[in-house]
Amino acid sequence: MSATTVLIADDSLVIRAVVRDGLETEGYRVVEAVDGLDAVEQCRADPPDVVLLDVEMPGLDGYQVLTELKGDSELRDIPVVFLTSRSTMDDVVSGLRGGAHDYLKKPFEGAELLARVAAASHVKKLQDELQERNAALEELSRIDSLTGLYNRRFLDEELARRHSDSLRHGYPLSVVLLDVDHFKLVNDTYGHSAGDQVLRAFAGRLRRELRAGDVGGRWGGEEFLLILPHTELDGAFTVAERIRSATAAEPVAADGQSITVTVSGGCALGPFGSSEAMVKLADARLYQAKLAGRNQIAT
Ligand code: GH3
Ligand code: MG
Ligand code: MG
Ligand code: MG
Ligand code: MG
Repeated sequence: MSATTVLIADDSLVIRAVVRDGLETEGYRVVEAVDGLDAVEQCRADPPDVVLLDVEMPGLDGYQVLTELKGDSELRDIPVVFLTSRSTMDDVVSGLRGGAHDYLKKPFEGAELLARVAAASHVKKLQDELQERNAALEELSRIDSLTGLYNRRFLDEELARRHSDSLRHGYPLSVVLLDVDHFKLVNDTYGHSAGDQVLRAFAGRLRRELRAGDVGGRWGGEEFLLILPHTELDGAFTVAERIRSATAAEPVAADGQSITVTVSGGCALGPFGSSEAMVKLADARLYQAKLAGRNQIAT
């Protein structure tokens, strides 16, 4: 893990040097800003973990710097510790009300500075962990646990986004609905766990066949949806047909058995109507492919 970075923003060279000295001894990485504007710019360029902030500085003062940081969603969680000789109760209260994490009066004791920076840095670490956990949870909430592909929830949202984007920018958008043929028979013949492995293997194939920019996921059960932006119907057919023929050609090893499945597909070209209407058309064509004998793609 990299060192905790503390930005000291103070127009006094002496204060900056004293703070740097104390913090570096404790293993912090210290960067300096010579005034308020410099502090804001440095935070934007390379966000520190903690900001030590003087109040009286030329240009932007400390309160204004704090307002800037709190107004920036990327920077608002950085704990700010005021470091100032303005030490009336009003000063302290307005600093804290403005969103400062802490307030340290000049002249300060080195040991107290270190203790307060350590507390601020601890808060920042907890915040970072929380943020990482939230990001991981959000990622998980889009993923189908059996196949590792995007799930229905994400596909619904993503298709709605692509649908309106393709309407707005006037580019073609295709969707393909793929459905494993006679999958119930696979489960009945080889068992449910073998069926699961077949679905996983098919998901792996989808992942390999899709280009960057294409989105594929599990629509439900043994059905899979492809969202293909900037793709006409013949392009969608080509992708679907490649997946279909590879699936029919390569048996899957599952539970010590070699299982060959086929898939049928329906393609729809949009944008038109709604994203739901596009899937509905793809589903109607999928049904045609099933009726026509399965193991084929209908457009
Ligand atoms: P068709 O060719 O008309 O699509 O026939 P089918 O048997 O594939 O279609 P049907 O809708 O009758 O059956 C789908 C089967 O897929 C039934 C269901 O139990 C099975 N299935 C759905 N989700 C899963 C899963 O996660 N794992 C396994 N093993 N089977 C599943
Ligand atoms: Mg000053
Ligand atoms: Mg069915
Ligand atoms: Mg099926
Ligand atoms: Mg089905």
